[in-house]
Amino acid sequence: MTSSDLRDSILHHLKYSLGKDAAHAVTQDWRMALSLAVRDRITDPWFDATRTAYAGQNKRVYYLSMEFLIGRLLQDAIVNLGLLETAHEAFTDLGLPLDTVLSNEPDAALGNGGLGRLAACFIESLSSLAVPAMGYGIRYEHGLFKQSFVQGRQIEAPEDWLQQTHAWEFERPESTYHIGFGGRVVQKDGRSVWEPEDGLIAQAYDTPVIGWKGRWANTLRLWSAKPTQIFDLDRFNSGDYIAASAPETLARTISRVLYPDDTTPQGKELRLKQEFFFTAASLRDALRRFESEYDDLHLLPQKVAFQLNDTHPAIAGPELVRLLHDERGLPMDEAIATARGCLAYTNHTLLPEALERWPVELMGRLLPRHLQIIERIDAAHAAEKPDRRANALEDGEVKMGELAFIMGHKVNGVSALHTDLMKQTVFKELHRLHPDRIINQTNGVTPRRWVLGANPRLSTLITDAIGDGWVGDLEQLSGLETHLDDAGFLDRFAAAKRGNKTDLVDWVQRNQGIALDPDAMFDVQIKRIHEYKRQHLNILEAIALWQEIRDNPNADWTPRVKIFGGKAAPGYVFAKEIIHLINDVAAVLNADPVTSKYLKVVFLPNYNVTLAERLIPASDLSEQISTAGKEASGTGNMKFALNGAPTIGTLDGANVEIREHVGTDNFFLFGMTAPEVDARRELGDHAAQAIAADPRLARALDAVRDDTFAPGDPGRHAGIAENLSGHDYFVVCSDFTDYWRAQREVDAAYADQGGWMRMAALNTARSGWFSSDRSMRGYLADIWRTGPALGADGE
Ligand code: 26V
Repeated sequence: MTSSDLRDSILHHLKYSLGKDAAHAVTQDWRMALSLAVRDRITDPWFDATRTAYAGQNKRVYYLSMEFLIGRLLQDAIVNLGLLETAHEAFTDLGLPLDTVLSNEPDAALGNGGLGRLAACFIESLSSLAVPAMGYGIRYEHGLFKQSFVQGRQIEAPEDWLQQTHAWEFERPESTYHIGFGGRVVQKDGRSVWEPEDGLIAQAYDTPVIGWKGRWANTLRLWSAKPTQIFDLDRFNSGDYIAASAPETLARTISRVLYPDDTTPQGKELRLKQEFFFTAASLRDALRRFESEYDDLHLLPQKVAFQLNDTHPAIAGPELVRLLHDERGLPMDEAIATARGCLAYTNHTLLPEALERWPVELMGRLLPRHLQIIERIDAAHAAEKPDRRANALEDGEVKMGELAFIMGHKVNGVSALHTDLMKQTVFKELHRLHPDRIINQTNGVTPRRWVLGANPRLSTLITDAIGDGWVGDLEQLSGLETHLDDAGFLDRFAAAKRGNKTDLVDWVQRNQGIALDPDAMFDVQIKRIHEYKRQHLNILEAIALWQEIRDNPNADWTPRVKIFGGKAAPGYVFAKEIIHLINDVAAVLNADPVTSKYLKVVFLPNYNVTLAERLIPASDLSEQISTAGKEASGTGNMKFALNGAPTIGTLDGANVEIREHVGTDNFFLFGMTAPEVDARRELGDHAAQAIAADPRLARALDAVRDDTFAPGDPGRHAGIAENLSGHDYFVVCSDFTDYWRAQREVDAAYADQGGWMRMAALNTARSGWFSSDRSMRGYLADIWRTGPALGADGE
């Protein structure tokens, strides 16, 4: 496709699809016209992929996820189709910068964080690998809330991505399923039949996901809830207009909004309804497709794989058993075994408060038949493994992790350390009973979005050095190592980083009115705000450094900008206090005439995928400082390493594997290991001991406690100070001293720019293993037992 072909297609859509004259088109019109022109190029590979999968009778992978944090899609599609240059030229002709058009697209925030973004990377990789697959999720009307700061405090506002027309989805009014809730179970001809009392309609919306080089496209199918009945005509006619539309409002509530708390499932009825809603619709859709091709249900595990992204779709176990046994007549034991053959479960957190449990009362009221089946599943499991009891039902609750474990043929962790800890902690008993079930699949990220799309300067440099094969085969980045002794290469690497940093400096100046020095080290921590991720450790170090610079302003300080981004769950009070503290510290430090040339703190509001794409390529240092044992994997850590930002981090999650790959000299390690953390906590007064041993820490905590950062409002940050000097569950104080030491090593390393650039480039060269293509190959080999439908040559 030439740029004039693309331009013609854009103008065609502008006129005939959007009804706009070029003379009057606004940016949104151009964005829509370009999206439709690009979508046209996806449609054929998409249809071809479907036909190929049917013709080859390939096994299909269904990725069930409550969240798909897809972000913007236009640039990604253009990049994967190899049309970036063409699109630039087309818009040069049209007299509008392509970037203006691309940044008009809303960021689809249909997820909270790591788990949702991982699902999005995996779907893209499955398309790039030409694996017949489908993502199933919920078409939330409102994604994750928008964050702003008022006097340093987080304020939430509803997100409204569908306000602007959505270019990518195809509505499927014919793909609908009736989803029931409540009611009772009756016996008919010796069979249990669920007779739900309420119901609603799940309607499909399809978004094609195009893979690298446009060879293959899979579908992301998101379900939207619709009422079975638009409105109650009798009530309307009798004048009760609000009651007349009650059924519609109630039904639509199910897909109205993404739950924004990824730490503590609150046992909310609506949440369980959302889970059942999308899981039941997805299973029935997949079964319908299977039954259009095969008539023997025993073939199901050979032809269908369902991957449960955490326990959110774990009701798939009992629901599939119900579909196979109650509705299709397979004997119960066979139904359970067949379901297990199809199902596998990925665990994403070990934090006890984040593990889903539902009161039996609620489960029985909403899903009475499923509760009975869960009892049968437990009984069958106990019969099979009579020596010990490890049940889904316990103390009046349904434990979704246990249910997913028992109903999955494989259970995986998301990093080597996390998988080991799963075996030792939450699933200890079940692991003893099923020693082959738990396996590891370390996370990965898609290089198309996170390097090629987000970092064109670095990408051009890499391609100039080693050719363009790395995009589809990221381990080829190792070929960069031979270029590291070439001073010219490292200079170009430094220039790419510097260009990204100046772009960010301009953006921060325009959007926040803060001036940053592009020669300062950009030290970045971006992720959800959680105590275990320890943003408060980072800000404590900033406070201590500020105090030290003030003591000694003429020393040779390495200039730094500490950049934060991330949202706190609206109900997570302590996380919100951390945000407030960081903003208050930023205000004081940035206004300090003595220290601000060496140290600034910036908290960028409304962190999302788009902001990550802007920040990561411009970063020098990646902060991955969680309490060891708490971060299941992390995926941001991989994006930073790939983009040439060395890590300062603990031995937690995938940091461990990143350090092994990039080399211990190219990673700033600090802190206790997971077993050391547990032992330290046993001390009881560990925080007091750490504070007594480190005057720097004591002084920084004093500043948090008094009104240094809250002039006229002493006590504003006392909660954090009390927590840290008392209970300090996440052992911030006990890791502080070693964190400080590692940060000073970072300072010294950064001061030697030649050495630093070499270390940064080594991080890029040695991070190829962290591609989500590699993750997906692992799942294909060890869990789904299938592979690509096309050979490397596209046949
Ligand atoms: C839990 C809940 C609880 C109910 C309300 C909504 C909600 C939404 C999400 C979650 C799951 C949180 C778990 C999670 O996101 N884990 C992250 O998964 C990443 C991908 O594997 C991993 O890199 C991160 O380390 C891990 O924290």
